[in-house]
Amino acid sequence: MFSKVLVANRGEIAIRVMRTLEEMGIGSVAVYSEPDRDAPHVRRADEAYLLGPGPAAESYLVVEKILAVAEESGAEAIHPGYGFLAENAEFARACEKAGVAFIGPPASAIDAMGSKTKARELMTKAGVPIVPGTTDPVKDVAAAKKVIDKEIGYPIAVKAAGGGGGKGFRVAESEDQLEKAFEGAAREGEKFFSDATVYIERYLPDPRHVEVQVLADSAGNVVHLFERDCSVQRRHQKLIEESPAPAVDPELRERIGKIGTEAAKAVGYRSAGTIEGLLQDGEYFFLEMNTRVQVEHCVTEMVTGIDIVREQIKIAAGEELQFGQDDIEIRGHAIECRINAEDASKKFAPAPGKIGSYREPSGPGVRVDSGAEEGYEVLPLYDPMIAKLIVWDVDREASTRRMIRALHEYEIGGLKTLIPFHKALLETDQWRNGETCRDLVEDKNWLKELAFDPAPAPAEGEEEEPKVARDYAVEVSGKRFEVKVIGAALPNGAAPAAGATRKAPKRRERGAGGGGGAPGAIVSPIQGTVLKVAVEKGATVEEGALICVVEAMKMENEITAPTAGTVEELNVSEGGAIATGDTIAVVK
Ligand code: MV4
Repeated sequence: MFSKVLVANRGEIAIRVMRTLEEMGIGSVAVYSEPDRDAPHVRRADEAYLLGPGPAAESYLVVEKILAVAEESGAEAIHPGYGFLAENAEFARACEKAGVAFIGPPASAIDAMGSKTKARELMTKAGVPIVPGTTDPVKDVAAAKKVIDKEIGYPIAVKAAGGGGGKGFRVAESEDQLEKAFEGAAREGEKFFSDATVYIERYLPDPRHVEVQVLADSAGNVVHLFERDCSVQRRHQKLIEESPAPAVDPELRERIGKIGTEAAKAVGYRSAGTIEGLLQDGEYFFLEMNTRVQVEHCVTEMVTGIDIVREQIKIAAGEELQFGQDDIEIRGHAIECRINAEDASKKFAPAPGKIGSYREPSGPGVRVDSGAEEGYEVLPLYDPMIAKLIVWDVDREASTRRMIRALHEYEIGGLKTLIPFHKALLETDQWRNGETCRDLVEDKNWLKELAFDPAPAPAEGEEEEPKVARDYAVEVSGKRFEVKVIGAALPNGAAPAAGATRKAPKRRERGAGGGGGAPGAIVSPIQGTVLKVAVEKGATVEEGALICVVEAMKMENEITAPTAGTVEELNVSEGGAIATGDTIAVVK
């Protein structure tokens, strides 16, 4: 077994992995970016190393820097978590080359599943049912027309071959929408994956998203850990996940479990992976395979009692699975709610900022996987998911009640989160009946009811009493150490300038229309690129009208008018960069 493992990630998943490492008696190495210096995942590790500036492209995504830390720290393996480098075959190869174990699948399996057309072809050959459509790339609109008329029929979905998770996904209900859908999918594929290749599937009207968790070791043992239902999602971002899936009976469970293990065998898989699929009228279709540990792996851990991260680590160290398919049982029901710093009433706009008071729920059947704490700043640079709340109980109904109870206990002050959204959704008939809730997550009026009360202004002078003993983090040649400095407080009584107690510069209120800056100013809550500007200077707009679309962290964020009025100032143009706090427009 390894004695030290580097965790190439941040936030809740980094901490999640470190917890298992500690239980296994393995040392943990954190890496961090400059703004993450005091982040919980850094303090949770046995040792930590600075990677570089905040943008992931200069820190968490730099393969050479991460491998250099592995070498310096003596880590024998790297766990990539999810996101960042987790599904980067080149990174997996670079680890191998550097003599460091990659805690994940072989690079060849990442490659095979990374191309969705290749994956569809492989799965067909292995006898795994795929959504009807093409397995070859479709080169242009004319070719698309032909294959749709001959084999598929409308409605259809055009999907980017390099895509996944809904990126580069467009629907055409009829031929007149085909060109727009084709070009949209190709453009997004090019933008996000440098690959404009697309393929075509039959568009299923109201499927459920059901995925199968698999584990495979290097001895050829492959098992599945049953399924998860992730149908509650918005713009392909999952919001709530559960296991078992409400629409799956024991017979179907066995059938899709087998599909999962067959799919894994077909690519010579090793480690934990997920077969994503669509379930429509009792028919199950392979969609794609995620070659990483997923955000929602926890619900499976709760119903099977298996620590998926521990199994990943053991498999990477060459150990064989200690249980077979018949040893794995599903017990009770687990639900996970993603706690994102987002405002559901404002089209799920990112709501970064500093967390004030923070209290996690606890008690029977409650698990919180969090990367946040009191005083933690949710940065617009990274994913807005700050924590996951997972509950277990004997069945779906009890589990729902437990989740609502835990959501009421969860106290996150100072910024907007999805907690009110989850509380409201879990109380609906749609959820109770096990529906996909697609109507609700798109229902503007329903979401508007979740609007937050205007936040009270934070009290001034909320500074800690000066202390004479202080803990500091220092970096020596890029390696992080924690030191305690004991000395006199400064003459004015202020504490020495430690990160945690430094008085923050006065920050403008964040969030569109949050009242920051000049009256009527719409201030950008995020940093990113302006994809689209929907208004002109001098235009009259209604409340909630689209002003512009800002892309940040591969997500498109709609900036809307907080009030009706005239666009008196407009400071953005398509393709331009925008920083947090910039004034986008003034609407009066
Ligand atoms: C589909 C689909 C209908 N037909 N593909 C792909 C990524 C995932 N985030 C959702 N995806 C879908 N792919 C075909 N051929 C519908 C969806 C879909 C969806 C599926 C299940 C539950 C909720 C959904 C919400 C939006 C889109």
